[in-house]
Amino acid sequence: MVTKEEIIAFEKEIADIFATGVIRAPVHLRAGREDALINIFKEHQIGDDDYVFGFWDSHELALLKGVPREELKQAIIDGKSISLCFPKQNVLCSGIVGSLMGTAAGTAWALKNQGKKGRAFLFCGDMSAETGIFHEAVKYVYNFDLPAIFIVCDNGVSVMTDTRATWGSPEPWFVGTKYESKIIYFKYTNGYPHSGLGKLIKF
Ligand SMILES: Cc1ncc(C[n+]2csc(CCOP(=O)(O)OP(=O)(O)O)c2C)c(N)n1
Repeated sequence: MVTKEEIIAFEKEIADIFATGVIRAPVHLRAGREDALINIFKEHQIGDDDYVFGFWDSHELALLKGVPREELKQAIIDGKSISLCFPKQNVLCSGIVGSLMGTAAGTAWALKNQGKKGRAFLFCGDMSAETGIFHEAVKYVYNFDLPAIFIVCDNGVSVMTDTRATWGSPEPWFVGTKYESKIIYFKYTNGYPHSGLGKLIKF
């Protein structure tokens, strides 16, 4: 499996490439959650049969799921950073908040009812976890005991908006509910801005 150092170096390399202006599309870099993600992949033994769903910030997920480094790098350079899809490795991502949560639940439904190996792992942010569709998807996989886990990576903000202040609650909605059995939750501080490098890049 890819190491923490390799993940950090990859994001740094993408940051440097992005700064040159050759990537004519958004790039969302992340730092500070490498240990948490590696632990989740290790503890749950996320492997070839499993599906990983992510959003605009999925470089680390693709690397951890086994997408070759150079293939991933080329996809990002080609402008696909916010919607990385690698069917061979079962990595499917979207730049749309709330999308793919139903897809993850449906994938888990199909895996279970077709008697196939594999599970669905969906990684999202703290604000995404407050959406109605997140609640519906988690409720569905909980009620039907589907092989899906939703991982909430909490950096405290939605772009620059304080998630907890927005919802008037010090904790995510699911804390203390039965749905926690289908959710993994951790906090981190992102070492990069939400998107890009925090400065204007000229093409
Ligand atoms: C439907 C939709 N609305 C708005 C956006 C713009 N947008 C992109 S990321 C994001 C913030 C989401 O916050 P969170 O889920 O906490 O993600 P993170 O901070 O981890 O990136 C927003 C509003 C979008 N991509 N899709």
